[in-house]
Amino acid sequence: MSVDVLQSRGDEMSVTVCGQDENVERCQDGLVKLKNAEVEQMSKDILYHLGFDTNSDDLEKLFGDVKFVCTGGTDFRMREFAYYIEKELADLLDRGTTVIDYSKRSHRYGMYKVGPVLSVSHGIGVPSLSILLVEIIKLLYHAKAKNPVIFRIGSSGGIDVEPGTVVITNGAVDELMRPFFEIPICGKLVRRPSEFDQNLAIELKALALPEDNFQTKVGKTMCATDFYEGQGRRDGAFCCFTEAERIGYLDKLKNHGVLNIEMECVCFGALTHFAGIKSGIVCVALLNRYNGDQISVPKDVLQEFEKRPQALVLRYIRKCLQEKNQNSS
Ligand code: R2B
Ligand code: URA
Repeated sequence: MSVDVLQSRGDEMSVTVCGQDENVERCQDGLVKLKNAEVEQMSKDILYHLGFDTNSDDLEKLFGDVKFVCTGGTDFRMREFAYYIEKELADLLDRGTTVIDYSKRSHRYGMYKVGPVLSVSHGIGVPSLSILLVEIIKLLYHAKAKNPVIFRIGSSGGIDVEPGTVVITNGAVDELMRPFFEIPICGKLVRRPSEFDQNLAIELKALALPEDNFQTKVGKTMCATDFYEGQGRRDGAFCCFTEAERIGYLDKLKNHGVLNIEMECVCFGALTHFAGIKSGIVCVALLNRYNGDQISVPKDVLQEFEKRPQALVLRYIRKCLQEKNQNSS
């Protein structure tokens, strides 16, 4: 793989870029490829945080049929999502398909399988998400899953959008508005472009219904490493900026096409893109950040808001399963 040195930062830090389009190959046969030959040589691969390994578990038998990996912050929500799929897609799933709970094995992440859908929690923020994604990508590889799509279904803070608006991400930026995921690896900063499948974003938007009692928008999402000051909040334990600076920052994001702020998108777009796996993010905005920092929506409203991205992704899965059934009949 070619890794080119982009620029020097200060005196000691160089930045390498890896994961650009030329490094990304989508497999003709739809199988997930790893960008790491080491794993192929290993006699046993332990997916430590998921609680599986390639010697004790027949991953192909357990997960070979996975087509949709749906991830979201909390175990509770992803458990609910699995049961929602079981109920709402019963007409399309094989007779007798029920939710299988794999959460006890992992201890860390909630994990539920219902037919071709894997519903997994990723916790808060990039470190928790990246561990989950790396092991999910390896799981899909070992399982020989074909053409999987990975979603993040979550919550966010809106930028000049009505609370309850659903935002489909078509691009991710970090707090400095940079469209890549940057991490130090072996003492060097490595950048991986964060990219989203534009057709998937369009397809998802087309599934918004006129009768939905909320808006669905497509735009950029900003990824923060912090919920409070990092997202321009003045209600944390610390605050080193003024209200005018808070609004100035929101204006800057808005002018850049950013519709919402959450804490995982840059990493999500970078790792799925590098792995050659189609992916999308659908988040509900819990508040309009121009109106404040505190999330003060009542619990029942919050719960209804959180179902909105789930409903959109469910429609997408329904459409894919219907198309598959039509093609095979
Ligand atoms: C949205 O909400 C969480 C923080 O409350 C975080 O995981 C995110 O991206
Ligand atoms: N999640 C975030 O990261 N920010 C918000 O404002 C709301 C949810």
